[in-house]
Amino acid sequence: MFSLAESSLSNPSLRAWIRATAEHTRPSNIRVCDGSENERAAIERDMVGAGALVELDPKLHPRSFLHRSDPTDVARTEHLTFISTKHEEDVGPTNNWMSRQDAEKRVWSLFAGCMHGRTMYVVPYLMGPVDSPHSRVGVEITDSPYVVLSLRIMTRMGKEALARLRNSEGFVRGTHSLGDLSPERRFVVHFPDTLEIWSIGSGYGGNALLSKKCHSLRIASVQAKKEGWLAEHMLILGLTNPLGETHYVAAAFPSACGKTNLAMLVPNLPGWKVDTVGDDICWMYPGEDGRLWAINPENGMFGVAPGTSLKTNPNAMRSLTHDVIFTNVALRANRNVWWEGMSKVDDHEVMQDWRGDTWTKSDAQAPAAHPNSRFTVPLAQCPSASDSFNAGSGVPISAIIFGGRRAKLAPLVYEARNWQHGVYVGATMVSETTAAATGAVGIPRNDPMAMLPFCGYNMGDYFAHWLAVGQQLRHPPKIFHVNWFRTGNDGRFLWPGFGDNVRVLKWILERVDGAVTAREAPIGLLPHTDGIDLSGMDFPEERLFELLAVDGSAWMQEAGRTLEFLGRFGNRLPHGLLTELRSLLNRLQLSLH
Ligand code: OXD
Ligand code: MN
Repeated sequence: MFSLAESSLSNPSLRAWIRATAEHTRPSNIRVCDGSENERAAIERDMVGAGALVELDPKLHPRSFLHRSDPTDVARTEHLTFISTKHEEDVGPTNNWMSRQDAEKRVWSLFAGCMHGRTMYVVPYLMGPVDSPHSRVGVEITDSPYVVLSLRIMTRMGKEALARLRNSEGFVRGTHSLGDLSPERRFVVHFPDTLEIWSIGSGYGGNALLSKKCHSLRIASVQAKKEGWLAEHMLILGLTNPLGETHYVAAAFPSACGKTNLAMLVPNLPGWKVDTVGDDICWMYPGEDGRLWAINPENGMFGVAPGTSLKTNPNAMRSLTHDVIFTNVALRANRNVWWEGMSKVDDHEVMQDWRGDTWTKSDAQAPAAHPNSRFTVPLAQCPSASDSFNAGSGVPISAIIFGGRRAKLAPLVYEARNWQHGVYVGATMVSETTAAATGAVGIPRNDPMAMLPFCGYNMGDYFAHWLAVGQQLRHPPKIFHVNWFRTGNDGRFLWPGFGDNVRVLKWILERVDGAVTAREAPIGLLPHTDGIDLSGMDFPEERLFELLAVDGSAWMQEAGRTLEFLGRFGNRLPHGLLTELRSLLNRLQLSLH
């Protein structure tokens, strides 16, 4: 076994933890990762040799690979995800709780000897820009080389993280093993009090790349609550208008609802430009100037592949030309990748589907790419990557957008009256479920701030924390809600979305600048019908009316659903949200008479 004495690790608590983990998991050897090119090439070579990666044609996609996961292991498993705290009420009604004692019995026991015959990789990583005071270090111990290669893209991994860590004990300790990949022995458990994560039985991104949902959201949200900042499931983009003025916007959408597309949108309005700061996670801090500032703690993107094309997201497609890991997409005979919605293919072209089985479109029973298939790629490869992506101070946020996937009810866009109302709008978000998590898709569920699966503590306290942060801000961002997914009576989307979403962002920034007025509606402030710039677009005005319509009685029913949902938080629910619900009901009642 590799001797730790030989390694460059000087941090005593890191060394002690590695030793204790190795004693329990019994790997054949230990490799401390430095993030170097040589290390990456060696791991890729081994994985290709073992059949765990398929190398793509290097002329089409240099240094890029396809990975196929176990067919039972293709999405996050929320029902197997737990938060472990001393008191159950601290995780609230929306999380699964497990006591430390139970976790040791049911989960830690599964780690005994689990790395037998495998290499144990020790992966130090930094979340956030190298010189940011807000960045945090984590170390993931894993027996999955796919996780190592992915973390190398998704985080600042290796030497930079160790340099930042020095001798500090304040790092997040993630222990991950593929175990036997059996869904019966699959668990992800978080210990916010001791900054630990244990994940076993899954190699899927959201369960296995512990830097992402586990550290940067579930653990970080608890740290943020204690320390007065926000760890959110949000993209960050910079939007520059034709006068050269830039505003930064953070936006929360549930998984697989187009965050990556919006983060790197190519505007369908002349003179406008989008810069991408982040596509999934956002840490926000009240600044000394009274504004809210944001960093993207990640270094890469783990984006949903199906539906991504040169038409829907040209910047994503251009990011994917080299140094990419594709997971569960289809493979063409020329060793290129394909997924539904990428391009037209011949009905009789023979490919391998995401499981590696022969597939042709003409006799397909199921999609060639898994609906939750992904690409993993450094953000720096994106043509729209922002210069501010590495800025230690982050970027000042002018607007926060909440959005759901709703076939009916929610209009294209509306503005909250103030911060408290905005927190209510975020807390009462509802969205139809997607393939990013296991379970039925298309079912409406409450997903406050798109954080339902990711908030590491009682969401009643989380809403109170949002209200408290707002009180510290002398210049809080304005808060909006958008819905790109509203459908007409024929079931078709009313709004084209993608590059045309800039038209909605334009209105949002005009509201931020105080350049346009808005129309009062019971649910908030809406654009006047000439408020959305439809220039250059063949879009009937009646359709915009339909998109902006507010159906008072349907909203009354929604308020009933909201009351039931918020009621679940009992006395942890801050009064401010009930006040907002009451005023909404009053306004709706008045509008219906
Ligand atoms: C993701 C998710 O992978 O939200 O980003 O599921
Ligand atoms: Mn996400």
